[in-house]
Amino acid sequence: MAENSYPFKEIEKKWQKRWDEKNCFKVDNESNGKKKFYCLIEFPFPSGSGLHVGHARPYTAMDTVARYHRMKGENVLFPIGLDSFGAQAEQYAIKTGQHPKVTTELNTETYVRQLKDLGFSFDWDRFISTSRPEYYKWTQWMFIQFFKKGLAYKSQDTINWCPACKMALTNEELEQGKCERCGGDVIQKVKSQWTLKMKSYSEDLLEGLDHVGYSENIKAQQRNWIGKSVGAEVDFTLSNGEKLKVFTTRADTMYGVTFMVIAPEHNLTLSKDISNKDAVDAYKIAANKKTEMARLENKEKSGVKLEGIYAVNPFDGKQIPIFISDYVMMGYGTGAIMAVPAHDTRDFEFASMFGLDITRVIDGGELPYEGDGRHVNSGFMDGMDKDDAINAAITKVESEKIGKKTINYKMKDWLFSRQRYWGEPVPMVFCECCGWQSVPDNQLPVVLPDIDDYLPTDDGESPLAKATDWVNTTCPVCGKAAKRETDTMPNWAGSSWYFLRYMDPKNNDEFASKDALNYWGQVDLYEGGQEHTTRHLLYARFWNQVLFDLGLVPNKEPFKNRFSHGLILAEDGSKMSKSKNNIVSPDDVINEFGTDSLRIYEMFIAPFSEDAAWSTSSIIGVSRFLNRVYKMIEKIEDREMNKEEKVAINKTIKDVTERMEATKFNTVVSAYMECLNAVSSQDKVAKEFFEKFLAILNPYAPHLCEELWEKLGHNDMLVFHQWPEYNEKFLMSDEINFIIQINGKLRSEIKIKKDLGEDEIKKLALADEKASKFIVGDIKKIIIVPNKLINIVV
Ligand code: ANZ
Ligand code: ZN
Repeated sequence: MAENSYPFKEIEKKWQKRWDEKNCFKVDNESNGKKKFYCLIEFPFPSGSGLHVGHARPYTAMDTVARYHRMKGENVLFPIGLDSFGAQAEQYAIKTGQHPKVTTELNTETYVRQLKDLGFSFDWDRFISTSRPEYYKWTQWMFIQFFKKGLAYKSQDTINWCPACKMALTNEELEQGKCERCGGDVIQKVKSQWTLKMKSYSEDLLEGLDHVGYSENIKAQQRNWIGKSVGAEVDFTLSNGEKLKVFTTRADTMYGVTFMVIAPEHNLTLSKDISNKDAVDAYKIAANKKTEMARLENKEKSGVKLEGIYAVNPFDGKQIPIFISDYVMMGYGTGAIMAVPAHDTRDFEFASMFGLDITRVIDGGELPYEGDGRHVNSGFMDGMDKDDAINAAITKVESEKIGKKTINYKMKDWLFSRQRYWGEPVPMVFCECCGWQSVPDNQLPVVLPDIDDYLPTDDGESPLAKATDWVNTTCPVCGKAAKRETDTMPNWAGSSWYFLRYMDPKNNDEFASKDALNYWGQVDLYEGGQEHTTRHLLYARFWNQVLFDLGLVPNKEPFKNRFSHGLILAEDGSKMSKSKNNIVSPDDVINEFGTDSLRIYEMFIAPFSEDAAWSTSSIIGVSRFLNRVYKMIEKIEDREMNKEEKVAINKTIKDVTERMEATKFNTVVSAYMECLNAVSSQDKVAKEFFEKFLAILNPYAPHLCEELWEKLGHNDMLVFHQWPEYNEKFLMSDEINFIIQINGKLRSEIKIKKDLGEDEIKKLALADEKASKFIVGDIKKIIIVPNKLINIVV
């Protein structure tokens, strides 16, 4: 324990117990005249190592927000739970050789204890855990609603497969082409998987961003991920009479097309008119080994020319060669492109490598030129700028019926199958006669069978396939023998709707009642990791939009506002990680400095959205500050506030209020410190000043503040105390701080009464003892900058 510190251990335990006993943070689904406020923090997945100080940062921030809004008299929903299904929980179980069911329960205990030690004001009655049947019953039920609406289908897809983790990975789960979890190589594998039609919500997901208050950078990342491109599909006639359809955003560059490229997976590669089949097939096999990421990065262009076949440019009738190359993706547009090497870098590299023609069609800089300019060598488009030329080209394409205007999205459908044990069973049954059928409502949840052999298999089949008693069932339609789906849902399933369950977590008849959904409506403020901006946040928005379209929730957008935190790094600035053994546990910090010091330090460490390195010496400073607050009770005097106290407290209330609204948590802490400094030279402090100070400090150091509040003789708790208001009248002191400079050098500082005339200010400055020592020789002039400084030139 830090030397001479106040008895934080005793105090913190005492107040945590009391909040618990009095059920202080329990919230009802009705307002009693209060305004509702729903603040949400991303729930953690329970890994084996427990929480680290990085988690404590966003949780503390949202706890201060919740406590602040409660004090403002609002009905605050601030829930917590665990995202307990998924790869993390499962990997931990595999590593420790224990069943995931067992480790998850153990880890849950640790998380709950740690969250309580941090003094967070969660409504524990609403605690949820996504791996509990009473929760995932509704995840399964919702999946079935998706299926019935035609939004869930079985796709036969090439997927990224990590042989080490034995797991299918989405592109988002790759890091530079390697598995984000184990860093190992990823191969391509064909699998039949459940997929959600997320792509069909591209436009809705884009449009919705116009109606939410997320930060611009979060919106930009989401737009980017959805990747909308407006362009045209154009048919090129081939030498064998067939058509090759391309997608282009630059129909205006048609006269610059000197070759075509198709993806290795494109159907045209099967054409009998190709005379070099062997070379083409060899290239296809090589390309199949690469991940999409590796292909997108595409450091070196490669490809094979299709012999025996060519295309005709529909604008100028020229014959042009066709290549296959892996820089064109089958999953985007039509899987074929018209190459314009003069104005597209990838095409330029390819053309240079294969010695192909390069025709400039836009006036401007050195080739490849991707900038703007007037069109040249472009027939009817000569002289036009980009937009006019695109419009003119598309008009021609449409009127000649060789293509049409098209919109493409980069975002893909959501791969919704995992061949893993620890997840929600996909509630589907396959019948030879009736095909895929959903499990009837009255048979939900489909409980994850309790099997010992839960390890992932080498062949990529789900371990559930081994639970034959469970797999064999009957068809819900015809009653004949049928088999259950053995894939489970992905990590992101349970978190896609958990914010709805918090509204009515114990409901067994519905995922949440209409009343609860209507009452809480949107999440007012949602805080979470930057790494979830494109995955979780898009999945959850998509899921909610589908529920909205099904008439199941009242708002199309689930989150009104969203912001993100920076990471806490180790003292040396590196990432905290188990392998580096540099993780700081909140348990240790709480033991040494107390929860309130930890909380304030977490908020003070840096602007909330920025990364920050942990520093034990800085937390000592924070703990000293709280000690000073604790000691102040000895100075309390029951009298009216003096001028200084009035100014300091009114200014601090104003600053803290404004900074809380703006989620500028670190500057809130500096406001507290300044406030305390303003009265630190006084022997005695007015009780009213201290009471107000405790009230506004309460969201950050709730244990200490409650204790001192009680010591001041109050019977109520600060939890429910009203947030103090400030009075504008006292914001300005009637004294102003002036800096005194001699020949431009800072020499002293003095307080001068407001509204004094220049002569009097000069007199006071010259009379200042500290400054006068530096006045040697004659005074040439005195310059006064109003309310700021006095410069004496000698
Ligand atoms: C001709 C052209 C000329 C193009 C030019 C670009 C610049 P975004 O904006 O990302 O949608 N493309 C189309 N389908 C592709 C695929 N499956 N794989 C790889 N590239 C593909 O990009 C659209 C452009 O990317 C399209 O417009 C096409 O090249 C290429 F000066 O057509 B463009
Ligand atoms: Zn059947």
